[in-house]
Amino acid sequence: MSNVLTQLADELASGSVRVIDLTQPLGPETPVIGLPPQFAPSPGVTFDEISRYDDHGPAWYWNTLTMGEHTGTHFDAPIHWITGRDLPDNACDTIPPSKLIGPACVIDKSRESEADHDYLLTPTCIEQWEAEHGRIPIGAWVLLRSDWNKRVGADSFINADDNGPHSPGPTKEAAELLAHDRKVLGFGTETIGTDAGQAGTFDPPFPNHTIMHGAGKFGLASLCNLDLLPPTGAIVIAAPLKLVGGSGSPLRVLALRLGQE
Ligand code: 23J
Ligand code: MN
Repeated sequence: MSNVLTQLADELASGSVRVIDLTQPLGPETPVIGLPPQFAPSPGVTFDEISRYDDHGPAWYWNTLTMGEHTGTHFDAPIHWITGRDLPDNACDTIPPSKLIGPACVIDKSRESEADHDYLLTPTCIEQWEAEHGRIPIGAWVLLRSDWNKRVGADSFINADDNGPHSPGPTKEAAELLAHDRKVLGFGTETIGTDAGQAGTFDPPFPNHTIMHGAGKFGLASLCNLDLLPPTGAIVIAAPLKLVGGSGSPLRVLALRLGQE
């Protein structure tokens, strides 16, 4: 019998559907977000060896892993932000699994982000993208391509000066359009967080976190390979660890796309 899933299996096997890895490597070199010094910092990745085919475990190798929930390529759950703290099903373990997969809309602002490191995605930009590619469907991941993942080294990725970090992100109005009007699953970026580098100075501070999570929407940060996705037509699989009460989680983000286009 042929159906959409048998056809998917065939096309995955033949390579006519490709799997694109949207995930950065996760290790001690993974940069972590820098917040103003009055706030508690989030620890980066530490591997502590439990055993390595030695006296601690003669036939096995394994590590203890320590890190903040929001490290590297990671998922933001609504409970992460105060605006989402009382919503139903707002944590990593209670989000329904049907929300962990959805179509991708990729908005390419790589040139704009290179020309202006504080580039902000506005409702006008989103509507221009829709005029070309069609309306963002309900339940989509909207992914902002900035090519930020192509920056070499943590300093260039975080891109801080005396005024703090500089990287692109959405305006408050863009987040409102996506969350309330387009009813997206969430918003994803290639930068260290889903808000712009300077968003701590915005009104409200961190408007994307404030609005998206207040509306029960998700975030994906430190994605890569968005340049390998078409503007529409790819499917994103983004399933965080089922951390009990977890506010977010590192994860492997995969996209399915047609190969020949
Ligand atoms: C805490 C405070 C501000 C921000 C963040 C976390 C993140 O970006 C995050 O990883 O969720 S902007
Ligand atoms: Mn986060």
